[in-house]
Amino acid sequence: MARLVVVSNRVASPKERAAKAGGLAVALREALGTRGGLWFGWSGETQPNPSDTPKVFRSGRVTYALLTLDPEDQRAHYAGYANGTLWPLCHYRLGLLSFRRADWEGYRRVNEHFARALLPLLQPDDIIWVHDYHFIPLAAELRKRGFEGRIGYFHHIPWPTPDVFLSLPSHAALVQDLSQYDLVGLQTEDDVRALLTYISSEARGWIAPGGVVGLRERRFRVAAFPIGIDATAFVRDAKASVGSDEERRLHESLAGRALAVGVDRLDYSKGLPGKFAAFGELLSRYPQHRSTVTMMQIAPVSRGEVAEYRALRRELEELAGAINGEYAEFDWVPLRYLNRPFQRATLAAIYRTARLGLVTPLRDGMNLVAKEYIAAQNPEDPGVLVLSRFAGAADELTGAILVNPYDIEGMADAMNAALLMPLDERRERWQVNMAKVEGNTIHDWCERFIHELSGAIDHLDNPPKRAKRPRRG
Ligand code: ADQ
Repeated sequence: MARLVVVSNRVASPKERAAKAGGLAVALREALGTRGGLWFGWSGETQPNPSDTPKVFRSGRVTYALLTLDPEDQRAHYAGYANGTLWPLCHYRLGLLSFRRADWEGYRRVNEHFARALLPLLQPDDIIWVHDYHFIPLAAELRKRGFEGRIGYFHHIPWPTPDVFLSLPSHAALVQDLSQYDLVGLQTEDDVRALLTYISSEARGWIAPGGVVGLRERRFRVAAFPIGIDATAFVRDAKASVGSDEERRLHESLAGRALAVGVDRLDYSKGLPGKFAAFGELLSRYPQHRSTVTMMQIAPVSRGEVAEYRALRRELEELAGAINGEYAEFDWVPLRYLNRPFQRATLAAIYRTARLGLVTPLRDGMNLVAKEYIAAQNPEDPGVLVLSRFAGAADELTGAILVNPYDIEGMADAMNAALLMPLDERRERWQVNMAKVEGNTIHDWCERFIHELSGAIDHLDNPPKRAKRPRRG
């Protein structure tokens, strides 16, 4: 079995316990452990003129290699191009997009640095799996340095439609970079369609059945790999939470009221101001829910160094204060707003208690919270998921009440319908969703990507090994 090499910006420490690490980190660690492998990423440290030699250590069958970055390059790469340019672009927020050539150059320098440092650690048969928009140029940098083996890329966030993507001054270079991978994985069929349309209409590439793409001299494949969760672990944690101290405290604090829960990183893509406004609208237009439902929004602070995120935090504090000021009673606070992370077991207890799961991003690659909420429900008395149609998860979770997150009144109506939904319908909808969550777990996703990447090179026939003119398909 070929060795697996995973590249991602953040590398989960081998000491981080499964209860704390995300499902993706646990699944990647398992995949690396089974085959033996290397996990390569940023050390979290910066230093001027950093070395090309990463810090290397082993834990079980996994080798970790962590690279230190130059502080200015790290800023240009992470806060600059990745999160100041690509993140808003891919989430359709052109008003928030900033493009600076210095950031683009810093982004590329970090990718070159990664390639220089990774190359000496590679063996020709390795399967390299690169994660996310921080590293789109990495394959190109490795190819320039002579690596011919299999490289795959998974894009965790949406891929924008061509008209949006064209707003990026570096659009052509970025897709040229993508073509250096053998397999490009996106979350949904819509994302695949968006990228393939750009390639055929703008980049003058050709598309063959199965998502095989020809762009200049390169052949690669683009396909949808919707990410899943560790469903078994969530079901187990949620069941185990019943009767726990935390669950008891939560129930006591609700005093018989229904709970509506939201769990999102504090990010402008997650549609939090609209969700707060819709809850306020629910209390305003459906007064029967006053004092009978409590909303809890868990939103750990994220990318606090970026100005837009700090502004969002202030906006939410103001909105939460306004809703509570207007509707609170001496014995009821309508909106509980928490900015801290929780252990998976605590989240599972909160999800299971909640009659409503509110997942209303303006755009989201997939949204794992939607799947976690479903997995944590009591099958006999499940809650209802209110889900944005613009989350990738909406493709699979067709048992949810789908909403348009720009329509505040429509979201309030959906919350009302969910609160009033009879048990039979709740069960039916939950079963549809749970079948999807269990049928495509994070482990299935990992295996499928690795399997398809392992075989990718055989039928792509890329030069320089066997240069040959493509047949049009
Ligand atoms: P994110 O934007 O981070 O992921 P999401 O898919 O919802 O969004 O995953 C968030 C994860 O963080 C969930 O597993 C959730 O449980 C956890 N989490 C959130 N708040 C927490 C808290 N307070 N305490 C502990 N854990 C918390 C990106 C893309 C998504 C895509 C994923 C995976 O933006 O669209 O689904 O990657 O590909």
